[in-house]
Amino acid sequence: MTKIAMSGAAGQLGTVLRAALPARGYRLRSAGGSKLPVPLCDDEEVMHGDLRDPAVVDRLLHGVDVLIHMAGTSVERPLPEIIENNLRALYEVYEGARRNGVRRVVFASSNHAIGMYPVDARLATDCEFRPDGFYGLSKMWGEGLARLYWDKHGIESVCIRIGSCVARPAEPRHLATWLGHEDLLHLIEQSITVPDLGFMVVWGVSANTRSYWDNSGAARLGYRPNQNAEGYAAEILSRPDPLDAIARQYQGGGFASIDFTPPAQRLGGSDR
Ligand code: NAI
Ligand code: 15L
Repeated sequence: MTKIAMSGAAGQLGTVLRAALPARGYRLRSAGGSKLPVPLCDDEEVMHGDLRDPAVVDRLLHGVDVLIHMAGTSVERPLPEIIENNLRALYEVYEGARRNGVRRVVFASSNHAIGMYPVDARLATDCEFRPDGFYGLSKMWGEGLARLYWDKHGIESVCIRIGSCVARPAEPRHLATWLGHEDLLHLIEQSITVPDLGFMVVWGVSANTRSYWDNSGAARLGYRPNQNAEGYAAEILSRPDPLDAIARQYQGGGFASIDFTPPAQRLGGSDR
């Protein structure tokens, strides 16, 4: 039976996944950050600690086949915090994967690695990165690290550029970016089980009619999403859009308008 470890288990997505994976027959070791998670069933092993510490990483990864790496700073924060949790801790995780013979890492990347694309662009996974802040930049670095450890050390990675993973889409942007919980589970299960993936990048998005992203590459992963935010469109569009005028222009939404220099205030004052 495949032995799975999951970091960030006490976070939003970790909580959804922990509740489902053991029931689907996986042996799961779940790691919280600062607090020990309470096991959800007899088959779930729990632990906690800071992943910048190699000893914590070794406890997480000992005897593990696949790591689902959900831990990290998950929003825009000052650069030093992002460097610690999303660069330094991720480096320790991949080095730990080498030491412990972990064959695959499922890396929670983010749409914010490309968040400065305008909302009318439709993107494939080989598009250029256009991060919308230091958080998005850290995911770009994470995908690069994943690529390095496949090319140089043979550790497989699936980098999932997650859109907005919430139980129900709640705002107009989610009509494009929503990843429903059922689709999340299906995507993670495919990422665990499909053989010989090497290195790949997929969009973590449901089958949304208004999606910004072309996920045809995910066919190799056997990912067939069933959820579509469109069913919520009428209700969502009857309410005011919470995003400001800048956020509405970019795929990253509100992250794009954080610390944004308006074109008129830029050197030369041009709109590029
Ligand atoms: P979250 O913020 O709820 O959970 C992240 C967890 O990581 C926290 O519980 C925290 O304790 C842990 N953590 C942070 N730094 C750590 C460290 N140095 N050592 C050990 N644990 C540490 O995040 P959420 O929403 O569950 O997201 C999970 C992952 O998916 C994150 O990497 C996030 O960037 C990514 N993601 C999530 C999206 C979403 O819609 N929720 C969208 C795009 C990406
Ligand atoms: C993310 O990367 C964040 O972790 C999550 O909190 C949401 O903001 C999501 O992106 C999104 O873009 O909706």
